[in-house]
Amino acid sequence: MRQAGRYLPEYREVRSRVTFEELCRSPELCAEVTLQPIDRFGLDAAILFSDILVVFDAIGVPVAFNPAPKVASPVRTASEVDGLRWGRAADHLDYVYQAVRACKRALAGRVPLIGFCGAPMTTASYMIEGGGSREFEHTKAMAFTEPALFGRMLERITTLLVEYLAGQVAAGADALQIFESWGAAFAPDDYRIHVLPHLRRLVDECKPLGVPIILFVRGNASLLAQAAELDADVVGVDWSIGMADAIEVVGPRRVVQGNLDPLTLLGPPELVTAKAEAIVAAGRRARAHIFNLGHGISRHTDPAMVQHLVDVVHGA
Ligand code: 1CP
Repeated sequence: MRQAGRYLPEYREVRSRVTFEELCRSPELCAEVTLQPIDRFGLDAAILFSDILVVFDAIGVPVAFNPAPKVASPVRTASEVDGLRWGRAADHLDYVYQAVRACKRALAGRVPLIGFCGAPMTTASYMIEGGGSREFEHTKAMAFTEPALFGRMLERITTLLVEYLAGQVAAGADALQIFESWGAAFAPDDYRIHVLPHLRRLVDECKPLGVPIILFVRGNASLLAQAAELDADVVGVDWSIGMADAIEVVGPRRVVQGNLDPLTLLGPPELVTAKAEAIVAAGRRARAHIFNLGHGISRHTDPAMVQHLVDVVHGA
């Protein structure tokens, strides 16, 4: 959940010298910022420094980060979809695989490394909308008016993502996390029809890679239930549902990950302690629980509060 991110002064120092794009394309710098939160806080796993949108590079869709992502030429019509560079696209992402290797070398076995990608719809939405969105109207218009085209686009993205995650595992990633950050854009029935089949294929085709798969879905309880139908090893839970309720939804035989509201870290330490301990207590009802934030960390977070949180969780 943005372990490196803009709240760390040592990350901002690196970013003052290079752009975000340069950082993502420099394996040694990726390794440096991937390890920053590990060195500072003693976290139990590292997540590769990259972004879910670097895959656009592979298919020839330029994206700028300022820092919010912007796609100047959105992809919405059949000719725009079919005109992208789909064949062996994941081969163009060698710089990410190099970054995975550099991270593994630098970690030297200290903690596992999590590779990641966006889920098919979350990834596609940035291409279709031209950047982030509130309403996802172009994405939904495409799904509702041209379901075959929308399906073809998600199918091709899914194929790319499978190859991409396989490349990360071949380079040394110990686990994979799939981010469905914007699933709640769709009503539950529409999600099941237009989106879930692709996410299912992504999970199923990544299972043979032999590493644990964490599926993070942000949205609502209905989406969480759909995510739990899939064969991911871990269901990531966002902060909008209580952990006890989330475990009711996904069942006690599931491993869960989550789910402190990241903005809790802007409150006093006693509040962070109480909230974290409550989540750890609730998580004991699951088969296993990986403590994490329930979404990305805010840039206004005091690193000392993150250290406090890590200490509370380790002591619980
Ligand atoms: O340096 C900067 O100013 C850029 C800020 C930034 C960072 C630190 C962006 C742009 N991406 C990242 C890194 C990142 N993104 C990681 C690396 C690991 C880490 O630092 O912990 C990961 C795992 C992501 C994943 C990501 N990117 C998601 C999925 C998770 C989530 O937050 O829901 C999404 C949706 C993105 C798109 C994206 N990239 C950057 C921003 C600001 C955004 C979000 C834009 C939006 O809200 O639509």
